[in-house]
Amino acid sequence: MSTNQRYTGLIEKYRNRLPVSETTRLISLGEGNTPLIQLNNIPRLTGKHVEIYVKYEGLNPTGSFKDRGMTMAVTKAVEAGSQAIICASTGNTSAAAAAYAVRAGIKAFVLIPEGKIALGKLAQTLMYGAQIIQINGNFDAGMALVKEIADHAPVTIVNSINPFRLEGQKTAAFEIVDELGRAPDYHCLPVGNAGNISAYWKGYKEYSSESHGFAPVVGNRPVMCGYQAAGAAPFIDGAMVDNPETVATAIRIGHPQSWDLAWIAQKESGGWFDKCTDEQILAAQKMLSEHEGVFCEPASAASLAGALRDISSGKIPEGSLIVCTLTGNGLKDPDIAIKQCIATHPVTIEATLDAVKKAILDNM
Ligand code: AN7
Repeated sequence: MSTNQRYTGLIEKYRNRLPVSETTRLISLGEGNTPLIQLNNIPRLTGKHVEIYVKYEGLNPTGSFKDRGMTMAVTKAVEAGSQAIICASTGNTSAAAAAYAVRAGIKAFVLIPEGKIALGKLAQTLMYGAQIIQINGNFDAGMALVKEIADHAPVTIVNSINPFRLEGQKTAAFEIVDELGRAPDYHCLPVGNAGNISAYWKGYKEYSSESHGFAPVVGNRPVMCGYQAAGAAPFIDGAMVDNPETVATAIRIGHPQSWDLAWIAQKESGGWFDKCTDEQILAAQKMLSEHEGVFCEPASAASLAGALRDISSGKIPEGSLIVCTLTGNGLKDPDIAIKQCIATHPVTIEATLDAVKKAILDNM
């Protein structure tokens, strides 16, 4: 690739590892190529010798990792002649589906749980002009309906049960290995529907397999650590959850569709699932913002919350290189962020020089 070539998205970048041909029309918004940020301050706070990086997926075009899967799923839907796509969503999938549908010139239908998706995600999906169908039910109910409706209407499902979604999402693992020159020792991520943990594992396995010719010597594959919200933790409970509840609405999911694939990732990698309380999730979200300048949405912070606990207990040993995926941008969910900071809410003063001076000196 010449040095002045524009970055035009992850399908183009990794096209020899993705199911596209020379003639496939790529539906892209320049997704992928997100920053892998090394944390400077939080590792010190743990008192342990660890290297932690965050893969900041909130910098994708619609603000979440879903864009990786959606560029691929919509590209393949269009290639197959589809005129409409459909998904159930806790918010991020709907925003991504809506945007990529516009890009492709096709129609998007999204089923969302009424009142249970973050404000930013609703705003995006409305602006992109998708047909929003709110249901009086949760994500799992919407997912069940989407699976049935595909037999009754000419729509392509773009939830992660569509295998092209995982194909696109596996590229995040490629980027991490390309950048570090190895795989991390531990890869921590939030788990909802469990598509992403499955996709990363697929990516790491493909990249490290001898057939691709460049297995890194150290850090061939990571241990996969999946963290769920305590009120929506079927992988830890060992059974589906019918009424999931969590402040992290993105992962308010009780019947994960990639159940089997995620268990395979756990077993093959020697990893584990664990759960974090809402308080731990929000504390990790705030910690990332105030100590590192990285703002992610609540669900994303489950990865760091879980990692910090497992570092503290020694389950993740000192000397480890850890990557946490921050799946979505903090701007997605302004309500929860502002509520969390109520104790430090802004001071209001008269618009005078003296009052500003006092406000500064009082708060130095
Ligand atoms: C920020 O948008 O399921 O385990 O419908 O938005 O692959 O489901 C979102 C999931 C983590 C969980 N973090 O990923 C949807 C949806 C964020 C998310 C997850 C989601 P999976």
